[in-house]
Amino acid sequence: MKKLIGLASLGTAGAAAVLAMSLNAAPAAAQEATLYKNPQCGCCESYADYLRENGFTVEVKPTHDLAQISRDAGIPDDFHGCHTTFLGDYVVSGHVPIDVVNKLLDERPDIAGLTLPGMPLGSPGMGGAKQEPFKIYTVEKGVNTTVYAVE
Ligand SMILES: [Cu+2]
Repeated sequence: MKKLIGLASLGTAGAAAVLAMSLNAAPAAAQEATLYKNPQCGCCESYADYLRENGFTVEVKPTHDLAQISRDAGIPDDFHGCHTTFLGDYVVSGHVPIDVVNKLLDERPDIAGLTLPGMPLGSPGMGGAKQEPFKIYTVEKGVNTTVYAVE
């Protein structure tokens, strides 16, 4: 109710502007990504390009603190991907295929994010031939990971 009163007090033009802004804001927020990687990592750059090809705006931040950043995001040490990306409210670690990223952003589960540990051959940005199905795990602070998707 408060929201409605607030909009009304802005007048019609103001309310229309607020509405237009909020319509634009939702997709834009979901499309922006920040990817942390070790300075030498090349496959991480390829994954950044993969996200860009799929409509994301990606800022790549080289860092020597990747393990700590991943840990702080709630990813257990054995489950770290080779880079860690923040998208909206979520963390996505490693070479997670885009349809799984989009599933996360669509379903908006109450978790911290997802991780595809290591650097599986054939995953987006890695190249090579896929050796086995990719297991993408949930990230939840203080909770054990579970399989979110198998690709
Ligand atoms: Cu990689």
